[in-house]
Amino acid sequence: MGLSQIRRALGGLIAVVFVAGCTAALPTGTPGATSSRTATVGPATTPCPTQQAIPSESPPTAGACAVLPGGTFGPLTFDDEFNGAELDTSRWHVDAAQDMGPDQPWRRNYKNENVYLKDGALVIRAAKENPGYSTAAIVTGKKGQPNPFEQAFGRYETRMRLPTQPGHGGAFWLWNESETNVDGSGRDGTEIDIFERIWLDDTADHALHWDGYDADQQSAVQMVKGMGLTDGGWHTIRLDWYPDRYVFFIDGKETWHTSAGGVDQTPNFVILSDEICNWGTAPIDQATLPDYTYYDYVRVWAYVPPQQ
Ligand SMILES: [Ca+2]
Repeated sequence: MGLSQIRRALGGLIAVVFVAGCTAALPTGTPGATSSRTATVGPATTPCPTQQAIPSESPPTAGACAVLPGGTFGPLTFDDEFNGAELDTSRWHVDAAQDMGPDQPWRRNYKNENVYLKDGALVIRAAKENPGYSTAAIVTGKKGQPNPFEQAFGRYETRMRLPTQPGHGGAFWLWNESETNVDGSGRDGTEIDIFERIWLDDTADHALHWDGYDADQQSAVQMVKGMGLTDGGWHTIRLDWYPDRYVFFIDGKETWHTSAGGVDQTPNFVILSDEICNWGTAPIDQATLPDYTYYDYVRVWAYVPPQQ
């Protein structure tokens, strides 16, 4: 599908809903990689161009313009290692969501029983229903619910193992209701898709969406290839969100930097989900299910402005 269709499909992601609950088999492999809990960004070396709506088909240039001005990250403001027996529902909100229907690019049908912890990781299962299919999502906040975690700017990191079957994929993203404010800018709210992978080849995307999901919607999308995502192993996904730019990383290599939309200035919730869609490698009715997305941890650090 073309990028415009992808953007429309991604736009459907929004009507946020959340989920949780239960049991299934985790493939072999032990999550638990560690990473630094604080990080420092050095002084400017190379000014980087702003990138708007870039449908790049080329592999990213790892490391280019990775060092920019603008402060540090730390301390840790949110950390779930998923090492317990059950998901901590005092920190994550889960919902059984709507079914968007088989004619929609995103066929969202979240069910609580598709979320559980096993072997130190969060598991989100894609399951066959009778009829249809289901997946799940969890979020650190939702209007009207207690103990939300939301933050503007900062470093956001997870470590994922990716599905092996077509028609669905894992996503690590940030959002809140202000995304739908239509004013020609993403500064008052942007859906920040840190990482999505619907394909089975070595392809993923980063995406930004703002000004709602109808005619006024604007988006910027970076397709990423050649990062070794088909190896069946764990991959570290990271966003460094500064007040004036977003910088995306896969396994420590910069895959995109952009100021598209003007850069969101509002706090967002963190969402982990597995999404069913019909524009990836193949539709989900060609998948052998159940299939799984795994999240080893989620860590968030505060943004600290530079000293004056
Ligand atoms: Ca706006």
